[in-house]
Amino acid sequence: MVLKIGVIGVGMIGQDHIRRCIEVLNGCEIVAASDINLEHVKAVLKKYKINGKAYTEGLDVISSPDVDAIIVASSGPSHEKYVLAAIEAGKPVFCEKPLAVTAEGCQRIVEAEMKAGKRLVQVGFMRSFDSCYRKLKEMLNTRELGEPLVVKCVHHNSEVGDSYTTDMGITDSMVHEFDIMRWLLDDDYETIQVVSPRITKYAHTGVQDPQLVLLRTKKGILITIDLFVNCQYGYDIRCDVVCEDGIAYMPSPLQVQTRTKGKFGEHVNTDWRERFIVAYDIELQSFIDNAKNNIVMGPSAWDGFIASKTAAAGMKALESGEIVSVNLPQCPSFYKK
Ligand code: ISE
Repeated sequence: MVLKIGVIGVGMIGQDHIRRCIEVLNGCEIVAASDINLEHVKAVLKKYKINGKAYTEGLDVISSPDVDAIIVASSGPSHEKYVLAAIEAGKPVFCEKPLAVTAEGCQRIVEAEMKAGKRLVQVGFMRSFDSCYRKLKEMLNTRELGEPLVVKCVHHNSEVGDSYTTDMGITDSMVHEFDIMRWLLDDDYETIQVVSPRITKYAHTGVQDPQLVLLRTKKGILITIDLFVNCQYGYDIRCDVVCEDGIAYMPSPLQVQTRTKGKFGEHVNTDWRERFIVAYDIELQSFIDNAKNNIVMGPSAWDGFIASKTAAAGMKALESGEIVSVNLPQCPSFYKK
């Protein structure tokens, strides 16, 4: 069976998923797409030689009888409406982050999915599909290094545009760490604190960059996130885990090393799409393979909700400079893995 996919939103990430479905992945076909600009959807469909339907309203993609499963890649504020409609229609939906722009919106999705009685939502948190994070988790799970005590995360972007705000450091960038650390450590958060160091000369006016976040987990593990989104030198994601009997360093993707003219060198990625390209392929292939068997796995609506609750507490911590309780609810058995 070939999974017939409808894509809502054909901006940068929507187009990237279309390219992936057409050129890289197996077992799927794009049959419909939407965008507020109809001419733009038509142009994208033409570019990829797709003989699918073009709509201006994402709800038409969802209700189309030709469509088996949905990819939501429209702007963040529209996600909740589309995910709820896909649940209502009983169609599997892969939704780019954020699941919804507020924790309350994410909660409404969680409630709708539980009411539907089966998982239909996969959130586009791609890091748990990345081989470097997977190797790190395998190592920690052996307990060869004992229990984890401290995790030091680095999240550096080369540069960001002038639409990037201080809040986005938490809601758009660090939200990946909020998700992946729960997956890596099988733990949840107690408190969050945001500390603001001296600002780089490369930050746009009014933007706090770098930012340092401290999370304390329920098991007492302390996580630091060093976020620096105008670091200039490249896109750099790192994760060191200090354990009772040693330290685990997350491996970096394989790169050719060079020695020339008295210098040692290695390529540093400059873009997050390049760094996580394989992880994006694997997450979407897994959505497709599962949806064909009428199941949905991977990062859940609950994970999207918890990331959003953590980000909301992070925003409070940013404003107040205080240590803020994250106050996470109990995970319903529906979402227990
Ligand atoms: C961007 O939206 C992403 O999702 C990237 O993975 C992240 O590293 C970047 O900081 C965000 O702006």
